[in-house]
Amino acid sequence: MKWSRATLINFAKGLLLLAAALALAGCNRNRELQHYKLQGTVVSVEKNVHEVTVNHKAIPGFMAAMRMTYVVKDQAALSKLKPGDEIKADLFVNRKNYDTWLEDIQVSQARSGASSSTP
Ligand SMILES: [Cu+2]
Repeated sequence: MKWSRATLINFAKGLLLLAAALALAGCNRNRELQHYKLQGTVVSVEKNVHEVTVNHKAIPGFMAAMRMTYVVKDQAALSKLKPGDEIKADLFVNRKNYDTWLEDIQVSQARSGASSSTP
């Protein structure tokens, strides 16, 4: 089978379009980073390993409510947290290596004092 000149040119054009599409996909790094809103209660803070364990509410489209440990890269933010704190945070997930971490942690309701022991 002998390919006509027109066929070869169309084939080459197709390859160029494909290469351009792949280049665009490679440039868009944000697609690897998923962002969710997390809400939950601090269970424990592991400062030495930069982690916090949270009883978090369901995260629509990502996971059910559960107890889970997350990395907090901001050490200053981490050291402010105490068990019992109600927090809201940004949860980031790198879809390439499944790295997850919390950012911009807001304490919406600090742990109630020992005086109010009634549930
Ligand atoms: Cu979880």
